[in-house]
Amino acid sequence: MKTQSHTAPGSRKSFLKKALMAGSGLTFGSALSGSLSTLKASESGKPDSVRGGKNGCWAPTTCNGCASWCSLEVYIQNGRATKIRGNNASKVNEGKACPRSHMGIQELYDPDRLKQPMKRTNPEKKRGVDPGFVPISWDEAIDEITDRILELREKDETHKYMMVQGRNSGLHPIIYDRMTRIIGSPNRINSDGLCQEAGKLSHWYQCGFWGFPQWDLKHTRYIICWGTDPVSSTRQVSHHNSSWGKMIARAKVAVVDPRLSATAAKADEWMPIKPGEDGAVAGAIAHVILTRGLWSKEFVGDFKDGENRFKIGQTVDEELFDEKLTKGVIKWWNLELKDRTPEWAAERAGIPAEQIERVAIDFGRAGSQAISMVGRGPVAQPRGSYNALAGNALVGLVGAVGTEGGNMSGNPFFNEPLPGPDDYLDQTAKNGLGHPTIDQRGRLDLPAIFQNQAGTGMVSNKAADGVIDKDPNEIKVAISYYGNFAFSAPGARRWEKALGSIPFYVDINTHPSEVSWFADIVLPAANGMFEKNAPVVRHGNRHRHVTLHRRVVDRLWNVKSDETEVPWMIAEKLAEKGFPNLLDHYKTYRDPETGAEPQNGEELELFATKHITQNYWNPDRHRGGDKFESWESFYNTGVWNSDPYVLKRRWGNMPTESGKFEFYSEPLKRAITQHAEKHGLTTDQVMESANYVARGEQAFIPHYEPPVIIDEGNNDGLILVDHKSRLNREGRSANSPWYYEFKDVDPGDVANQDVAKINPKDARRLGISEGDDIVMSFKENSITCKARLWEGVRPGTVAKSYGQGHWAFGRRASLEFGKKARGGNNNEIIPAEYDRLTGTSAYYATVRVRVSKA
Ligand SMILES: Nc1nc2c(c(=O)[nH]1)N[C@H]1C(S)=C(S)[C@@H](COP(=O)(O)OP(=O)(O)OC[C@H]3O[C@@H](n4cnc5c(=O)[nH]c(N)nc54)[C@H](O)[C@@H]3O)O[C@H]1N2
Ligand SMILES: Nc1nc2c(c(=O)[nH]1)N[C@H]1C(S)=C(S)[C@@H](COP(=O)(O)OP(=O)(O)OC[C@H]3O[C@@H](n4cnc5c(=O)[nH]c(N)nc54)[C@H](O)[C@@H]3O)O[C@H]1N2
Ligand code: SF4
Ligand SMILES: [Mo]
Repeated sequence: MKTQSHTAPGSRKSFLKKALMAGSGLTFGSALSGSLSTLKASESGKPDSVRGGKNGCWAPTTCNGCASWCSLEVYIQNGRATKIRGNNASKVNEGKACPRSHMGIQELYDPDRLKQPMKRTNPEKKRGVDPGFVPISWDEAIDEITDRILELREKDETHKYMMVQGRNSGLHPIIYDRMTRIIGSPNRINSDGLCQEAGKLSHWYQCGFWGFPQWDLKHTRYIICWGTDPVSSTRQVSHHNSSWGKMIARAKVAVVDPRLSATAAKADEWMPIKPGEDGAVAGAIAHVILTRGLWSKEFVGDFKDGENRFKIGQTVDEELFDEKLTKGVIKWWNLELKDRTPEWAAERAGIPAEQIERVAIDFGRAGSQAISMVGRGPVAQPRGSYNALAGNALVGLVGAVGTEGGNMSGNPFFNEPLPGPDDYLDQTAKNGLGHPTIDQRGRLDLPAIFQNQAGTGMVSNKAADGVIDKDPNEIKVAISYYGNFAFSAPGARRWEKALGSIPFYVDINTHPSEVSWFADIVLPAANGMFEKNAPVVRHGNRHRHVTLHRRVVDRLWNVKSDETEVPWMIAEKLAEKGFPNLLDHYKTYRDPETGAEPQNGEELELFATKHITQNYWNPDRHRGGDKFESWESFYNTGVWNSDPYVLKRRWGNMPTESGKFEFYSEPLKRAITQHAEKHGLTTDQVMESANYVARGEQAFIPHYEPPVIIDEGNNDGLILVDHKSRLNREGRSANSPWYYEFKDVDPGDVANQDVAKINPKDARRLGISEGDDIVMSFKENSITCKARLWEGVRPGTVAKSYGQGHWAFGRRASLEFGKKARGGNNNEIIPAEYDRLTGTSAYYATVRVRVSKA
């Protein structure tokens, strides 16, 4: 059944122009300051309309619970969300929703949400010290923010402005890119560097796309999961949940993970690898595939005379091999693989050679129907780029590139870009944009490669050091939104220090968060899933979908959309004060249907959404996939689907330099060489400074890099194996009651607790028993939690789910709001380390922590 009674805003007949909720009868008292109550307004204020009616209706929208961006439906009664399910119209998640999607409603109606703008009265910015927030009006808040921005502009100091973005929607360029550039700052910092850029690097240099692949689960015969738990995490959890059961009845699954994940528990092979040794195992698998003659002759080619010369320890003459759709297989063999036997790998990885051999043979036999799914485990590590290249290279070796049952890039899509800012950049802005960025990208030890260019990648986590050290310059004004780096970034305490040192800092957030604690002004954001319009793009299941976040409920509080309404207000106020460029720019985002200029932030949001998606809903501009009659019909369906992936569409025309799948990469060589030349050094010296062992040509092929795990010289310590919970909506579900109640959905975990899973052998040695309170520490930082003795972790490691340990995120997430954390945040004991080639933060195989009874 599909009921659609939600009218499309902006359709000619139903243009919504509602008065925004005014004022809100606050009950703040200074006496309450210091407690959580200071961060919330009263629940007064009337709904701006009553929608859904008493009997209700299903309305499509898009989940913002994780980076899967599933297309969902919400049941709305009297303007309130009451239930969630998948949207059948999506060909990516096919009407399915994962378990944590339901917590979206708890997030939406969380009584601890920010309900109105607030201003700090206590200048001392420190954990545990009450900020003394008091309510202010939106106008007062925007007035102060624009004063600070204009001050920078007057002094030609716009490079001292910083924008920090966590999560986002397709409308993010409005605040993140256009606003920052028109103000005149190079400092656009987002969360990419906290995520998985090293994985993208492997797809770029080998297959020619900077992004995430998709996998054809419905036809595959073998999957190796490298440090990913696809039924709990990754980017298509709803689709994986619904397809995995049928898939494992037909295909085999091997999971490489030091921890028995939910996926490993149902897999054919669990390979509890020593953290950081993924490159060794991937190399050995490639070695076996070649020595046993299991590579794809169709894709890779063959020896001219048909005789397999891949023999242990023996180099091969390139002339003897007729390589087809790949580049560099013989170089790769000669430089790296010839000695990478399963026995060699077994010694390092601590898993049996026979198992490595068996997995390699089964994977090789599955051929073009084999998947090598490389998750964050092996790549978000120091030296992770080379693990990523090694894991993804297997896809090329068996020719499972864009094949049925194989690995593929995302389908083409046709978003219409928003107008560019160039005409609105004045000389002040241009001066500001010429400065280096605060994240120190491009320094000798931080090549930070993005696509073919060194020095252009996002080193998100380094920005904290840049701010603290005022290097390359001071940051005087900062705005952040939809992110919580003082919780989500390794070395989290540095962010407390950094944010606390910025003279004027604004956070736009749905919740009081660890970052908002340090803000001078806190702006309450509309909830991304239920209270704003915006498009998002994702792919999976051989399709791409462009799915809409929609305003489907009545806003209960005085909140605004982070990416549109807030920057619009800033633009208007800047114009009032004599700097009209931003507003003039935003006015170019016209309604593609009527040509009307936006008159307010709500219209900016709507017109931008219509603009970006016009090639889907305007039948005259249709370029493929679902075809709609009108904006209204698209809005009411909530999602556009691409045509199915055309199998083997990139065979022979891979968008790499050679048009082939590249084991050996000239563009990578050029990027590293360019970085070396900039610093007047050799590529070997760059490798050394950036902490890699590769020298010479090895740097341009997938190869083994030993892990670099930091310790304090304490061999007693355990290597931390961080992992996401099935119920993590990244770092932001910790104030939902269900997060705790159902925590035992993660193998080894316990409901209502935060546990560290320790192998009984280690526990005995450390004198720790089941249920003990324990301390985990690294250098001066420590966290506390409970011990769980469990054989699902490799001896020598300790596995702990990320997500708890909030000290300022609401009444349930913290034991004492603002002061005392509930459970422990792993990011406080993971030091800030990097895969330096890309600037990706390291989480795994990064630190050996001390574990002891509390
Ligand atoms: N230890 C460890 N750390 C990790 C990870 C891990 O696996 N382990 N994962 C990493 C990864 S992959 C990523 S991508 C990053 C993500 O890190 P972040 O981008 O920082 O994401 P969150 O921690 O979820 O913080 C989101 C913030 O936005 C607020 N919020 C929620 N909804 C909205 C909204 O609609 N609008 C606005 N304006 N605000 C909203 C929340 O209250 C919260 O403060 O975390 C990284 N951190
Ligand atoms: N449940 C849930 N799903 C999510 C999100 C969420 O917050 N919660 N966030 C989304 C986001 S932003 C992202 S980026 C994706 C990320 O999804 P994935 O790429 O799947 O990565 P993670 O979930 O971070 O999982 C890291 C895994 O690596 C394992 N690991 C640790 N050390 C090692 C090692 O040395 N080697 C190997 N092989 N494995 C190791 C951990 O046990 C864990 O299983 O998930 C998305 N989906
Ligand atoms: S997988 Fe992520 S985006 Fe999809 S329903 Fe679950 S939480 Fe939402
Ligand atoms: Mo991520």
